[in-house]
Amino acid sequence: MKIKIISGITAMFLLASVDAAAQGTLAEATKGNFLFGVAVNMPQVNGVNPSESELIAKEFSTIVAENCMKPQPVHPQENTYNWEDADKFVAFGEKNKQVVTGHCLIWHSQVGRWMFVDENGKDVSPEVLKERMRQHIYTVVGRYKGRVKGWDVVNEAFEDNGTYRKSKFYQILGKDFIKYAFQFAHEADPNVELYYNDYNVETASKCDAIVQLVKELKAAGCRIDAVGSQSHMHLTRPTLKATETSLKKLKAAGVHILITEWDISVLPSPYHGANVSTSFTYSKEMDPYREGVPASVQQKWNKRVLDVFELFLKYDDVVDRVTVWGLNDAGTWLNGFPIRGRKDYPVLFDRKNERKAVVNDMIKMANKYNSKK
Ligand code: 9MR
Repeated sequence: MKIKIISGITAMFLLASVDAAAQGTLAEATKGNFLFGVAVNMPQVNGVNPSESELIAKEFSTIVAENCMKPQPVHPQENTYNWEDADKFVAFGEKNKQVVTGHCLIWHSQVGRWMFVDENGKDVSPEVLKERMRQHIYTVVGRYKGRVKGWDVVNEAFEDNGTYRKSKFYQILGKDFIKYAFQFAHEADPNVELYYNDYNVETASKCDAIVQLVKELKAAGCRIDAVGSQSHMHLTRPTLKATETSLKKLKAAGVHILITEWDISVLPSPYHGANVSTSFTYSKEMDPYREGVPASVQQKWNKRVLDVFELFLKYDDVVDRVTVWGLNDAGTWLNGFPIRGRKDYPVLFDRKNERKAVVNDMIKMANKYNSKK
């Protein structure tokens, strides 16, 4: 009898470990569906916490730089380029045999003011801005030619209501700044994929504006491979229906789709979007999970992750990549946005770098989905 019990427990233990081993990683489970990636910061590239760098190498098939390839860090002054971090980042991806994405060439945020003004601080002419854009894009895309699979060429050019954001690029060049950016990127590396990237793509007015942009770019003979839907989400917003509608619309527009910055905030929020200049005052009520997420809320988050992930799988004929915006809850940008100093839990690894339970369910879901194909 005793032997029977022990062998029963042993069998259970064995089964559990076989189950865990059979699970593998999300990148492996979704290999036939899309690339599965993560946004990486410089401490991770530099191996400050080696276990984080190892996790990134092991669990993901593609990486994107959270900050180091943006215009300001790479090109802080007209004649100054800082390559150190971006070079290290690209080499890190290559060492790990990961697909590397470039983020981002033209964005209203994290860009040096020098780009838009002359020596007297006055706005430059359209010709000068266009030439500065060309220089920037040729130099950055040219440097990583053949090493980066694709670039977020233009980031966040629209407001949620579908009008053009009145950025300096737009003010000086009108909407054609987008077309120029795509043309220059293609000239700099004819083989590199080119993406338009934005948040709240699930908002109908914004999605329609992006679809219109895709049509206009194509009509102008520009290469555009995919639209990046950042997918910064909350527990209930955007709805699954709105998310699916946006995927359908983009698919119908004849572009591929990348889920570029996926996270699901567990916290209450006065704002739904990723406009980095938005901020609200801290209050304890808006930061309710300092000691951990209650089981009931965790369940909601898990279900939400699985529901959204199921949609990504359903559209895997056009979704080429799913990238999570940050490795772990400790490092997520959402701890500081849109309210500083909160404790959020929006990504797939916790503050101890443990894989969250939902990841195994995602892997099972992908395996089941693929076994039916
Ligand atoms: O996650 C990034 C954060 O570390 C930076 O401080 C911030 C600065 O603008 O940019 C964050 O990344 C943004 C991305 O580049 C574009 N979409 C919204 C992301 C979250 O703000």
